[in-house]
Amino acid sequence: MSERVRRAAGAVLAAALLLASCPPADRAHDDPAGRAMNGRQAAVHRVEQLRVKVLESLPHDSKAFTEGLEMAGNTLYESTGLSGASSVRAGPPDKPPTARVVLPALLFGEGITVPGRTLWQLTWRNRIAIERDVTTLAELRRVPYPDEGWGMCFQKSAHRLVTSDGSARLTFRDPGTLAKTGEVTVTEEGRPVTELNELECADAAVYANVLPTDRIVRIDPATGAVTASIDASGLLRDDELVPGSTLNGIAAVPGTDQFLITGKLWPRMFNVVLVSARQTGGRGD
Ligand SMILES: [Ca+2]
Repeated sequence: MSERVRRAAGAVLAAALLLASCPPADRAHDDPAGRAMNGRQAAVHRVEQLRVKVLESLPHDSKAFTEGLEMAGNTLYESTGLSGASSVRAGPPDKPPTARVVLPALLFGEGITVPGRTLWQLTWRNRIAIERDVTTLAELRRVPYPDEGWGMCFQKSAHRLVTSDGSARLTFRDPGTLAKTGEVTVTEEGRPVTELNELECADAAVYANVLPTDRIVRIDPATGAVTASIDASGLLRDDELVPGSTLNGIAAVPGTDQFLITGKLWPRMFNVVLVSARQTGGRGD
């Protein structure tokens, strides 16, 4: 084989590998218009590198094994996990909760979201989801949920729930029944991003904590492509970390560009904005 032929064959192979690494268009099942093809383009787009800039440090229950965090209006909702220690709480973000419900000991609480006048709470492997009164948090009904429950958020513009299950998959669901309506595989520069955990729907994007790291990714749910990687490391001091401490909780503050961020067994929660990773100086640095 001549050098020219060898190089040409290598170029063809590289192109084939690039195509093979791209998410198939049919992964975005809810996107029949063909926008999923953008995933092929997005897969090779530069991923924006961001970090968190702390505006304020807030108290957080250091015993809360945080699995869900979301704001609706001025109320912060939080779900905690572990069998025998699971709960859901609600109240002002800077004060102790004004409502709190403890789950039966066998249930392991997971992601929550407030799509309207009720709150959905997932369980990890109990195969049910619980609908609750948004004010009292009292249980209204249970529905079957055969998948592992991890994170959840409500994408208002598409009127659908987005859920994670620890894999690289985001599942879209009917907000009234939790029935599956579609799914997309999350990729970063063409590679799947697994262990997607707590979620947040904000504007047209979905943010996901990546277990067990201090990283949050911003996802285009139309294609699954990661559009930004957010470094949230270094928020706690070393003496505040305990075994099991893990970043897991992101809640957009309505009407602002701010987010509340906390984690499992974290003694603090942080009000942050996202800035370029290259930006230095300013409050909170
Ligand atoms: Ca959230």
